[in-house]
Amino acid sequence: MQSSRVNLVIFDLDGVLTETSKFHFESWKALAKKFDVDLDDKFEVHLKGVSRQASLERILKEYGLDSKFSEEEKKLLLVEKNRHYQQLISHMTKDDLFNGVIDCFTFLKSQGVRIALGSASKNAPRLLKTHEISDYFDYVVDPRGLKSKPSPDIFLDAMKHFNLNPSECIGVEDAYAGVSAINQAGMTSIGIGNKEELHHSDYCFSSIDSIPITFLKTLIKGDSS
Ligand code: B16
Ligand code: MG
Repeated sequence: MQSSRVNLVIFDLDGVLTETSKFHFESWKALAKKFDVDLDDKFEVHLKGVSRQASLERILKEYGLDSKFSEEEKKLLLVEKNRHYQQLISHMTKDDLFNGVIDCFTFLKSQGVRIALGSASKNAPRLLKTHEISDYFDYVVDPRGLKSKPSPDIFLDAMKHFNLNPSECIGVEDAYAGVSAINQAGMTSIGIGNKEELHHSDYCFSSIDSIPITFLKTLIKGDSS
């Protein structure tokens, strides 16, 4: 089968470009403590890539608290979680960018490949600025109004912006839900993290830094396989 040349790579942010995932979970843990829940570390995997509101719903459901809070109270909980999260990321700088990110972006640019951000996070534009990488992005998906991962909407939004087909796009994700979203969009998925956790990704690497440039080059050219 001949695959298309890749014209767009859509990156997730949290856990792919920088280590903000731990801050999301830390602020969920702190919030849960307020209603006497000790959020199990194993639950983090169910929150990665999932929107703020959907994450709260998952936590409340898991601990049998879904009927405990009114919609108004839930809104306040979301504000509180975000305030804490923003405090935790307020000291982040370009030094917090994962190794290999700039090299990877530079290589993609040299090949004429566009770069988009497909993050579920409303804090993403702020993090792009503090990490000094905004200029690398040809497009940043606005997740507001789009369905949360594992729905493919975020990835499809980027693809449609450039008027491309799924076979011309690659998605890069650290979350189970995120890889599912890329697969549902019909794009090639690169998982970043644990192969057992991200067993449904087309390719999996432990970090951006460990993706060989030769591998990327072959994938972009769309060689026959
Ligand atoms: P915010 P990603 C996701 O970002 C995080 O993985 C997830 O934990 C978080 O709940 C979600 O963003 C929403 O973030 O509260 O900042 O809008 O992994 O898709 O880059
Ligand atoms: Mg992520």
